[in-house]
Amino acid sequence: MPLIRVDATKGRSEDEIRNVLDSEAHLSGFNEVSDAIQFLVSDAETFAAVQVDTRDSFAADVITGLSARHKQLPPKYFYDATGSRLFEEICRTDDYYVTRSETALLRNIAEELAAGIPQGAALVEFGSGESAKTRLLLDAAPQLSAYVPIDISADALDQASAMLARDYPQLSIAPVVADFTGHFRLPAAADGRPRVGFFPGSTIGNFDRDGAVRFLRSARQVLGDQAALLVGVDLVKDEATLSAAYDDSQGVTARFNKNLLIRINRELGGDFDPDAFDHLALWNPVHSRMEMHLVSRKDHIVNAAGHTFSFRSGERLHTENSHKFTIDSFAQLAARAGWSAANTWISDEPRVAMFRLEPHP
Ligand code: AVJ
Repeated sequence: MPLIRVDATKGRSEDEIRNVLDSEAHLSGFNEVSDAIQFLVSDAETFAAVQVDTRDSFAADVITGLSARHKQLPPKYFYDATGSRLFEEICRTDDYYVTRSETALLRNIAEELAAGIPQGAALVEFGSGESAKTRLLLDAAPQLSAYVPIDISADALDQASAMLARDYPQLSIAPVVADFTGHFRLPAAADGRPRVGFFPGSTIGNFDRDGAVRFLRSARQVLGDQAALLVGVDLVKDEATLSAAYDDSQGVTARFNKNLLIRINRELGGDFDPDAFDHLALWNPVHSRMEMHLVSRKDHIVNAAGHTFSFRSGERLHTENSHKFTIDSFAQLAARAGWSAANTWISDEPRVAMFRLEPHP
């Protein structure tokens, strides 16, 4: 199991930071952190982030996923440096409406959202990426005193944090390199502050229903009882719009999907030929979700992570689900996790929604 730690590091030397991380790791029941630690953000005056090697779980997930009868891989592995860059490129295509619709919506409702953020609060963002949408909130809510971006991509987090530190000098920024689907603790910067969670981008759609409920429950725990959670979800719409969004005419999504194979080659000594697979995006009406697959173009054998996997011609490797909701279906899901929908905003077409969730009274 990967362990990822971060701490507020104002005025501490690199050695001191390392000591704090070591002892926190031991307190959490882990033995080894030292070798894999990487200092990501050099501005140690303000913050530092560390990452413990996640290769072991990547290898394990690849072996399990490619050995299954229905081959599959978790979408979180899309986001290496190249994958994060490709995702940002997807967001700029005409076909991928999710980011465009949500950004326009956030621009319209930023003041309203900000009005619900308490004085001195910490904004905790799950899967922050390049933090572009966050700026709309930060600009509208100067009463925020801390920002905790959580992301699995160290590179993306590193860049975004450095730029935010420059542009919002009064804000304490405490990045956490973590898989937010797993267990992690908030850094000291969030201690004793009211917390507002921010989970835009319809990333919650990547979970299956039970996974989404588990995530929302754990977010409720991490954020505490006085919290609010702002969640962006994509809404069910016509199939043509959905299909184009996940198979854009410039082929960026296809490259994003195949980059997973390139990452396996690089990090796990694989010999995938990305050209031996076709990108496939399809609408699954039963589960109300878009699916991405990589379809083998021929019978062939691939080596990766010290194992051999055979693909039949036409066999699919399932790489992502993106669930689409109605206002009601999402409110019901949130209710199962102890949240109630205090407010809902809907964008112009193609429509996405922003929810303000509050703990059940
Ligand atoms: C970042 C998970 C919200 O599911 O729409 C974009 C990722 N996949 N194009 C999504 C993605 C294909 C995206 N999320």
